[in-house]
Amino acid sequence: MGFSQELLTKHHEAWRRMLDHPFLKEVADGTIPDDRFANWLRQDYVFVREAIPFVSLMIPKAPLHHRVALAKTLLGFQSELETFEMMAAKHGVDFREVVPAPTNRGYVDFLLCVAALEPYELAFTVLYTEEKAFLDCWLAVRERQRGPSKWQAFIDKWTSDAFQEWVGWIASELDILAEKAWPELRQQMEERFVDVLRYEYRFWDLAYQGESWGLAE
Ligand code: MP5
Repeated sequence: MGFSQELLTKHHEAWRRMLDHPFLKEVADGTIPDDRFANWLRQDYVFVREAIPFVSLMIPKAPLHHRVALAKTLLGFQSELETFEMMAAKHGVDFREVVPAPTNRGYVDFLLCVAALEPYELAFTVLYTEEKAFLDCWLAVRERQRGPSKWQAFIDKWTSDAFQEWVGWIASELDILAEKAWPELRQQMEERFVDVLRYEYRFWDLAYQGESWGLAE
């Protein structure tokens, strides 16, 4: 079993808990209130925007054969932002003045710290985990769906064949990196996996519950 699968097997209960988040269930059965979905849309737009410097910081540390693949994802982020903009315009969501919620702020700062300060193997584990989490979460939505959703563009984006292929590539490259890693580094890779899993769970929660700094903003 490769390292990517080993992580999922070892932490399958927490992973399952993430997939069972009520936010995802409400998206799947079409009962999600618009303002609740808008919370997610507004915050995730900021997240994707900040994913650009995260991946950019990884490129100088990356093995040569990863560099072009990572650079291509930067273009992918651009098209993702356009999907957010198109969906926001279509459904009347305004995200011009979004203050990143505490969880989002913590998450994007964490991404940037790992990419800037830690070994490439750890940043790549973070990339794997956040992409795999998204793939599995939106696949869980698609599996539970009984009819088309008004938010279908997002479901389709993160369950597409192209996205599945991309996550498959990251998983196999992570397996190779982990095979070459010494035990302490592998341990840290697992810790980063758990960090991301926690943030991913909290991110659905921030959309579901609403989250603010508690100050007039
Ligand atoms: C992703 C995302 C997927 N958009 N938002 C969160 C909170 N986690 C993961 O990343 P990408 O870069 O949009 O595929």
